Amino acid sequence: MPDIVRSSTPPPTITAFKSSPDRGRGLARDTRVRWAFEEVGQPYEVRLVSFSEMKQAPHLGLHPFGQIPTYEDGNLTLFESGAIVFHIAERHPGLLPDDANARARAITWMFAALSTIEPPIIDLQIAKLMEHDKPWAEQRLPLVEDRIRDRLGELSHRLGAADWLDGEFSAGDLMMVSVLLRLSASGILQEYPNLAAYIARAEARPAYQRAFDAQLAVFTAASSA
Ligand code: GTB
Repeated sequence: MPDIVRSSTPPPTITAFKSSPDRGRGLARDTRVRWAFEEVGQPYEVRLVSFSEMKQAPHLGLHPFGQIPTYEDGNLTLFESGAIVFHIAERHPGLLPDDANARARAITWMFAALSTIEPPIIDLQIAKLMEHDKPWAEQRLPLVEDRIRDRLGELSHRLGAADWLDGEFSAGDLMMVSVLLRLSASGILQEYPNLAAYIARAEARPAYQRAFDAQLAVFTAASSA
């Protein structure tokens, strides 16, 4: 019997906040990458970086904008959570369908999450966190919220009574739910019961739970140190 040859290739390494401002609520963008790894059953390592480390070499050599997450695997370095999740989904089965057209549609939902749904959600967070003391803040906030409602109404209509956006759970759902979760504290999601149920369904996935617990453990360890 030949010996079993085990690969000595180290797993990919991602970066995450050493001290996440969301206090372990899973809203920073490393969570979606952790979730992708968990869905496809691949190990990964995490290097924690402080805010000041993110703005210095060598991190700037990995990420031109000095942010997290990054991804390193051998001589490949990536940044942008969408690109990283797509890379993981392309290389391992579990997040993209085999059928070429279904795969293209799942990728379309990833783009929709990042370029159509996420921008107004980020606008809301900027309005609440960074613009609340501006003289025009009170007038702007409802406009920003209504732009989100427009998109959520359309998304809710498309999802209807389905479990996932296009057949089986895919990287498109992973990204869409990751983006929608940033609205959790706003109360807006409750206006769309099928979207709230969609998010709850995704959060109940064991892979999501593992990813959430892993990022929470960073916060818990830091606050008990
Ligand atoms: N488009 C990039 C991607 O998708 O990867 C955006 C990356 C990004 O915004 N990274 C943030 C970052 O590094 C962390 S996730 N910020 C530090 C900086 O820019 O200096 C964004 C985030 C941060 C905090 C919360 N929170 O506290 O709730 C939620 C989301």
